[in-house]
Amino acid sequence: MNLRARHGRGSPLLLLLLVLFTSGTRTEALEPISTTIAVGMAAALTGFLATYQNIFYYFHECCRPEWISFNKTALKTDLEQKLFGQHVASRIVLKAVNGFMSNESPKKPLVLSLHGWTGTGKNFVSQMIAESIFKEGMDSSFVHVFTSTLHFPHPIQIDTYKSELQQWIKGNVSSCERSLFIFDEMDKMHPGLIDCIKPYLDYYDKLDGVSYRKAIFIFLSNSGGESIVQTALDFWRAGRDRSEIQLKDLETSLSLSVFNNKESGFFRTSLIDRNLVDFFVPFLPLEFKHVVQCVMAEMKARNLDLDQDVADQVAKDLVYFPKVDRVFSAKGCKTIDSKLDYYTKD
Ligand SMILES: Nc1ncnc2c1ncn2[C@@H]1O[C@H](COP(=O)(O)OP(=O)(O)OP(=O)(O)O)[C@@H](O)[C@H]1O
Ligand SMILES: *[C@@H]1O[C@H](CO)[C@@H](O)[C@H](O)[C@H]1NC(C)=O
Ligand SMILES: CC(=O)N[C@H]1CO[C@H](CO)[C@@H](O)[C@@H]1O
Ligand SMILES: [Mg+2]
Repeated sequence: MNLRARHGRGSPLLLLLLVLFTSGTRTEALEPISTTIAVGMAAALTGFLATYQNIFYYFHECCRPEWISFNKTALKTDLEQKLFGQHVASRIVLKAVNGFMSNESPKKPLVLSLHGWTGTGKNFVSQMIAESIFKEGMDSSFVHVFTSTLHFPHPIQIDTYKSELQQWIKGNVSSCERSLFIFDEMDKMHPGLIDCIKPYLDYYDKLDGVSYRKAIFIFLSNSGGESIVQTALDFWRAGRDRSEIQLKDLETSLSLSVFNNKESGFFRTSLIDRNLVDFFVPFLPLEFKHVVQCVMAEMKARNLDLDQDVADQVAKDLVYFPKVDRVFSAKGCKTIDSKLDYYTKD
């Protein structure tokens, strides 16, 4: 049921204004007592209009704290309880978003770049961030997702895309400075397009009268994924615990591999050069035990009885790499949905 969609605007409001207007024009002809009554009525109406407006705000999403306010507890518990095997990413994301959202006057928008192997939780985490800030989560009209292959598929139309994208971002931020932009498949995005959003990420007070300092930009990509896997594998081979992996173990290899990768349009640009990205967030490849956790979470979400054996079976059926050691799930926690169907239907 959608309350907001059914909520009619305007008409009662217009009627009230009309009444107010006509009573106002007649005032001079009336006696003092009537005038007092008219003034009283006007006051009552103003009060009513304020209430009406509040009711409207209550049902209709708008750029106000009722609809947009950061809930740190929500993000923290989501990251702790729903995200598996990503201790590095989890820590950075909480710190970054909390720091930014508690700053009344940030100097630049928050720019996060999420990197890692497929199916490790990048979209999942951006969804958590959206839900912790916007009451409507990903459905909010202030959350904008751009997928390179979907929105900007043809390199030939790059110039159209450029001006379109710039207009969108400008229009969206003008109507709400707390806008969230998620760019998916950033590694497949045309470098020219990335260049055209660069100004919005920078330290400007205002551009054409619009301030972008309270917006959030999240870039998702697989670039750097291989080097993250390599680091995780080195730890595993050295018999060290996964939880010992720290950001500094991944940082250099990450930015180098991303920067040097000629394939990825993303970083041939000067996003890194100019330090426009505030945080690089590495996502580790997932192991068997994390996949089992994902399956159990999916069972819970579907209200199925939790069955460890089935979860193990589903996880065992996935492909792991490298071929010899079979340490990491090739598709992370993706495709578990359909696999679970197969095991739970007789
Ligand atoms: N680390 C994780 N913890 C819990 N669930 C996860 C994790 N990673 C992935 N999942 C589950 O798998 C689904 C797919 O993951 P997601 O879309 O976030 O992957 P991704 O990192 O964006 O991959 P890709 O690079 O292919 O886009 C999620 O909706 C979530 O249910
Ligand atoms: C923040 O999130 C927590 C956990 O989801 C919830 O219990 C709490 O009510 C929320 N706080 C506000 C102010 O919405
Ligand atoms: C006013 C404005 O430009 N709005 C745009 C915001 O972004 C979406 C895409 O998510 C566009 O479709 C809107 O036109
Ligand atoms: Mg994704």
